[in-house]
Amino acid sequence: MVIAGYQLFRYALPFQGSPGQGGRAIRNGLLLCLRSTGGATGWGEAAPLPGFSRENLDQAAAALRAGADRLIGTAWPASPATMRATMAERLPHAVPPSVRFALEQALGEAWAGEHGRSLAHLWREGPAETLALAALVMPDEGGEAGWAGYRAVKVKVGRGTPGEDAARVRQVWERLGRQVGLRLDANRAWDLDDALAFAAALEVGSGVPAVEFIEEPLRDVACLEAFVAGTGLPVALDETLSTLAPEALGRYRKVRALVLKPTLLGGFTAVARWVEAGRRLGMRPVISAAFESGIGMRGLVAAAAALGEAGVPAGLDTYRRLRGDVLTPRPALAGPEVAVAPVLTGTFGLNHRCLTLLHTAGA
Ligand code: OSB
Ligand code: MG
Repeated sequence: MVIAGYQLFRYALPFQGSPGQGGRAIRNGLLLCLRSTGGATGWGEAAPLPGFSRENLDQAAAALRAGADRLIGTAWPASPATMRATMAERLPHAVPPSVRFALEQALGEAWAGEHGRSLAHLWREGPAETLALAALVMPDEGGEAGWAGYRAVKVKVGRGTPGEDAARVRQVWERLGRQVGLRLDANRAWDLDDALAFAAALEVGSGVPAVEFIEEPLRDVACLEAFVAGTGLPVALDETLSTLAPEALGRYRKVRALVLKPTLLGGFTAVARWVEAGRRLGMRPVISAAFESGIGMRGLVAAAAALGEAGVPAGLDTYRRLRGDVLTPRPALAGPEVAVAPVLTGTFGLNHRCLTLLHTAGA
């Protein structure tokens, strides 16, 4: 496969419900469309998330354009293993994580189109055919109906007092019939005393909610061991991973799960490294989204099908929170089970109303 040229777009999509992520009303992101000389196209998304990404949209656009310019005229191998190794070696490392994700996704989709495979097949010989999803309960949502059938539900905590948070978690768990595994996410809101108070409050009442893990309970990650020792609750790392290398994971042996977001960690290659480092330490990988559009979600579905662990629900329910999409029709990403093939190889049109063409280069 030889890359002939590209187009770079910007998109703007309103968030569903109010307030949106971080109080913002609009999700902004970038889309790269690579074309091969053989007529294949490959899309990739770079959507830095304010409050979580270090790069902003303008920085990402400049880096994505420079990265795409360097791809024009380059040749890429057909064998998946060689393609993966060549991408790891030749794609720029000194680019923001969201940009690296976009470059890998666009190249991977072009490779898939050129060779009659899917993006997931680039990353695993036999990718999963269906994915389990975790439902995401945002702070403005309670225990409403609509989460029937989900095996995992993620509830944001750390906004109220530890007692209020525990009551809300308990309410979601009771309304879901106590069958569901709970993923809790404090986004580093607590000091050790708050976190211990939350864990104690969660146990008040009949039956103890089944907590699969609690993500980033603590402002200071150095207190994680004390939290696990004091509560017995399983913990997961998320934000902390952006400050670590996979080789340093051995410092956090008490961690049960890793929340892996390709947009924040730097694409497929980086996530594959985290998965491998976690596997050696018995930590379960949870492939997750950061409010990407349907095109980025396609990359995340491929990542979950290829790099995720069978039976571990992926954190892809963010898509529900976007009103409208760059793709039409919307890919089928709702519900507790998602079929992979229709998302990766289905035919979608572009919704030009939410797109702005920023740049065209090559052929
Ligand atoms: O803290 O896990 C988070 C999305 C964007 C930014 C941060 C987070 C999230 C999610 C993704 O919660 C959904 C999930 O993990 O299930
Ligand atoms: Mg989290």
